[in-house]
Amino acid sequence: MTRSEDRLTAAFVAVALVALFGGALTGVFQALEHSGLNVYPSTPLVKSYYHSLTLHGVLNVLVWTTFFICGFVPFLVTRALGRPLALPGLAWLTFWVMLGGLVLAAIPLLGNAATVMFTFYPPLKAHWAFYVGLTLVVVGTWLVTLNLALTWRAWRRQHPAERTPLAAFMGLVTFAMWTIASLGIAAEMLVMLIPWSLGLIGGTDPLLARVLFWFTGHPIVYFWLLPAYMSWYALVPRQAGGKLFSDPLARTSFILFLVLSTPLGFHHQYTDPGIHVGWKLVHAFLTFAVFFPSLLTFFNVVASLESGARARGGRGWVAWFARLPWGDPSLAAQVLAMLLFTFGGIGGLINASYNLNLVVHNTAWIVGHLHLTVGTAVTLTFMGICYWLVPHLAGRALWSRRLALAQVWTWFVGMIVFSNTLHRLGLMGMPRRTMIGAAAYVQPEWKVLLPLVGAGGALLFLSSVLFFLNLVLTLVASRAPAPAVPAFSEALSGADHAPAILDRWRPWIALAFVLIAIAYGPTLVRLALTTPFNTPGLRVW
Ligand code: HAS
Ligand code: CU
Repeated sequence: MTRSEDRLTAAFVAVALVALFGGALTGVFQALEHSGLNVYPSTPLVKSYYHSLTLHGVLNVLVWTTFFICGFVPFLVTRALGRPLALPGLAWLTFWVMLGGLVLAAIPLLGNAATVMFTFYPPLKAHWAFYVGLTLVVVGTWLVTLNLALTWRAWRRQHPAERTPLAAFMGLVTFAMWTIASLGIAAEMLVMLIPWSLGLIGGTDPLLARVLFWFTGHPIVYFWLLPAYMSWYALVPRQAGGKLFSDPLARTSFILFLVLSTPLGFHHQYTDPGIHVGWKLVHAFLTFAVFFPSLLTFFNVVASLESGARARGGRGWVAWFARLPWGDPSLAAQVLAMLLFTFGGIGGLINASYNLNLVVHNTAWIVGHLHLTVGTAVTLTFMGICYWLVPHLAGRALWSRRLALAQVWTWFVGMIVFSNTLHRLGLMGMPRRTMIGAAAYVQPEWKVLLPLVGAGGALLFLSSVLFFLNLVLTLVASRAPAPAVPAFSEALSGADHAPAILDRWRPWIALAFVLIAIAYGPTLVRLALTTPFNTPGLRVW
């Protein structure tokens, strides 16, 4: 790996970390608001609860994730293939396109001219620069896909008979899946939101926009999750002192994500009118289907961890778990992320159930769910990755392992308090995305729990401060050289056991398109043919 590639990764990760910092800061403001402390009158940059919430959502779930992934995945793919990116110039151009897009979107966002939440549902209407900027970020991710595909093709020419190395295979699947999935948001931006915000068309349509948004909005969660899975499969088993249980099973899981991630966005729209109930049910069943590759992952990763713990002297049915190398903050972060993700996954099943969804939709329950998934499974895993990646990129050892361990456990405990409380408040009917301190309908039983939202949020903020402190001190105060990057795991059952069909792209991508056409085709065609764009925009903030 050349230094230039490391610099590219460093550039993406640096932007990601700045975004995460902004997201963490606005996050604690919101948690404090729920527990009765309205900080907004004294935060000149953040105008209101809703301004804060939009910044928090966009910075954390859109910017932190996307930029980290665009730095981390090519880093792993090029190492796994043992060759540099096919087009290094394009890779840098990609970075600048994405950064330019981000800055363009950030101007109205910071200026309170795009307070539309990270879902930017119309008829809420943001400044055009917000939509154009985000679109440029998406275009950048397509360029990453292109570069990865060309790199793989060059590798394939030299290794015609070999199986694609696991980490490279997973990186390619992740970006292939995302590129298909992002067509929905691209259509929403280009056909609806951008011309509308520029005044080229007079109105919009909330339902069609939401359908296009969730076409991308559900699979985007797997775009965030799969890079974490890459680490859990390709690196964590060795970090735990063991071997990956099954490489073919890991590949199968990723292919299932490629095929199944997209055609199920209606599980975010069960309560939307204008979509036939039968299609909603189809999407519900497909959601249960995409649950399966995560179950495969659960089985495979636990078995791999167990192999590591047993190699370290672990015994018993469950007691081996304690024998994992818990002193390694990178490993500890990721195993704790997995533990909480188990509950996030179970909650996902409840959300996906057609009738149970009616109890939890638009309540604080969903906020609890998304903090266990993107806020922990993904974010805590990425933090764990940062504990070896940032030292490698900086050429200096992590400043303090003990501080890192304290950080990781603080996140774990803070998140248990925070997300458990939100789940419970959601079941009591407390709405999400609402400035609770200003609501006239706060119930006495919510009041008992609301301080815990603030306490959990404060712990999470403390944890992020410890995280950033450690990274900054690594950059400025650490003197020891960086240890080696974790090597890829060996597998108990290796790539040779995987059926060759798993290494082919066309059948799976074709199958993905067929399923999408079935699940979305009729509804999209009907809406496109019958929807007048006549809803005026609103600015409610
Ligand atoms: Fe979700 C809403 C359903 C996964 C993120 N989800 C959201 C929103 C976000 C989000 C951000 O069906 C809110 C969007 C908004 O603003 O409106 N979700 C699911 C289902 C899954 C799922 C079925 N979600 C995720 C992931 C996310 C994410 C992953 C981010 C990264 N979600 C929904 C639904 C809604 C929803 C509805 C709409 C609700 C509504 O009404 O608005 C599944 O993919 C989950 C599968 C996960 C598992 C867990 C496997 C566990 C593993 C760990 C292994 C553990 C180990 C530790 C090794 C099956 C792999 C050892 C452990 C031992 C116990 C020994
Ligand atoms: Cu979803």
